[in-house]
Amino acid sequence: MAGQFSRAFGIAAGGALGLAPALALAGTGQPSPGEIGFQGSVTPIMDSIVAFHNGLLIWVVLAISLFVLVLLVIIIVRFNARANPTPARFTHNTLLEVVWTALPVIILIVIAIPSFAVLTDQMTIPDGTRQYLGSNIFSFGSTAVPAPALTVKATGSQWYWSYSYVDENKTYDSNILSEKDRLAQPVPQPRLLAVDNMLVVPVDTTVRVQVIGADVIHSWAVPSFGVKVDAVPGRLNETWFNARKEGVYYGQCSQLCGTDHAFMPIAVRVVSKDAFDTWLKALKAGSVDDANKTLPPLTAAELSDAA
Ligand SMILES: [Cu+2]
Repeated sequence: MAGQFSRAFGIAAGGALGLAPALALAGTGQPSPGEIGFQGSVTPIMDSIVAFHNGLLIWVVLAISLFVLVLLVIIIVRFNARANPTPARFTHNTLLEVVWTALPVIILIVIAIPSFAVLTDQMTIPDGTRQYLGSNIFSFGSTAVPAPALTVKATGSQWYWSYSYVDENKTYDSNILSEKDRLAQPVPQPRLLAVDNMLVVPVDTTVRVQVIGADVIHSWAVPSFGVKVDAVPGRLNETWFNARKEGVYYGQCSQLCGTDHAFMPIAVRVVSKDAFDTWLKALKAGSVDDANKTLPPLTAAELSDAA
């Protein structure tokens, strides 16, 4: 309970309560039971999103909620029919109206500045020289990110994903596993997230992701990467991620796309650079099945990865 409370109110609150060292922030790469906070971060963009939420948004939300609560209590106590039998009849107060118009505008501007900075980071493919915000959203960018070394294309179809390794000219489909197949695995992947062929990428490498829809609009989203991009037919969207930790990271199609919208999960397996090179060579020479055989079997640690 303490862990969930702390997650909800962010690292800052957790630290203040002295709970931070005892916390195992489970749920990196996948949701965990009872979790109401973010999944753990493994990329500079998700670092920014977490810092933005924990460092600013949650406090703005808290302050506004408490302020409204106080106003409600004052009104209930002081202006009920018994305490205030003859109500005042005025309807305007110019100063008050200016304040309650201007104050929300100022709050929105304060939120918008770091928000647009994070958005710009998300939308700008690294070139090796541009600095990114990372977890320090109030800086002018101090996190170095290398230029992309790999380009993959995710195509959303009703109802599965296809992944293309653009430079190798290789494409394969990624389908949800049936419950029977999932449970037959030596170490079962999480329910409703299990796929047959994961997207495989190397660790500590910037990956350019192109996203497109083949039929209707889908959305390619991986919470631990801080990535969510619409897959729009006829339009190639682009984003990037650089994962610093090996493991399996799950996401789901995040745009209502038809009856099986909930059954086209996304699974990204981040492996060592050597393992990836071997995998990619096998993919190039043969099929995705051949390539997947070069990878070590999924372990329980990889699948229940906690940061
Ligand atoms: Cu979809």
